[in-house]
Amino acid sequence: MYFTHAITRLPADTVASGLTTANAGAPDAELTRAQFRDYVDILLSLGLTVTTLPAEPDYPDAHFVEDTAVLMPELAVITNPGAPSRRGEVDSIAPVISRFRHTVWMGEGAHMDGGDVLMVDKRFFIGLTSRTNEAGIREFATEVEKFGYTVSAVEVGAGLHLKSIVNYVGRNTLILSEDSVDNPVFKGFNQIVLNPEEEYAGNTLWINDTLITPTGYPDTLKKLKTLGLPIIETDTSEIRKMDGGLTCMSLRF
Ligand code: CIR
Repeated sequence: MYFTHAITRLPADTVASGLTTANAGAPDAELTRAQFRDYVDILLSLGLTVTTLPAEPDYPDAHFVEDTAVLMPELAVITNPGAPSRRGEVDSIAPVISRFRHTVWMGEGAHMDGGDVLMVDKRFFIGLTSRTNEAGIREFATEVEKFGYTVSAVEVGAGLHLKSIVNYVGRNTLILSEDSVDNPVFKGFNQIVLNPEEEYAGNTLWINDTLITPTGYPDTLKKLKTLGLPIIETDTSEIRKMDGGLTCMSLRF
């Protein structure tokens, strides 16, 4: 998968009113935007064309654009986010996505956050979480199986989303939490197992064979280096306060 584009959204001044379980204090809006801008600069440095949407103060989680859609070459599925406070986010982003892809929408009662959707070639692994339900996975599967994709549901015990604990980092390798190691759904992949104290760094982003990983997780960095890919570290300390990470701040396609 080679990415040429990304869609992002500027964090709003209201960022601290979003949803969080982190218990790490309120983020500063200016610092959040500074970390966001560094992130966009990294995407640009990797050759992506980045469309940045204006902040949406009424939706303090709206810069976590990953949750609103899942894009693949053939189509985009506009999700119906699991958290009621986030459902309206899709209205302003869907028209932008439709400039690039044919879009389909999820129906009432079917819920999904893009943070639960891990795509590896023609395979989708989808977390069953407080945000993504079985109806959501079923609807998604109906749309994508037409194009030859397979869909596997993954029970997620801890963490907000599947991609809070499992990500693809190239070279047929997953980075994942200790709890996920024995999950038969991930058989056939090489595995980098996260030190439990560094689980947050499991949200490492693989773009065009470069890895973007949060600053401050030395054990994970050491393990990622064994892959031999270029690695860019970036500070996401303010983003983390709202349960956000690197994958959630963009839609890549
Ligand atoms: C939320 O709870 O929905 C946001 N505060 C964080 C969403 C993070 N999204 C992601 O990891 N894909």
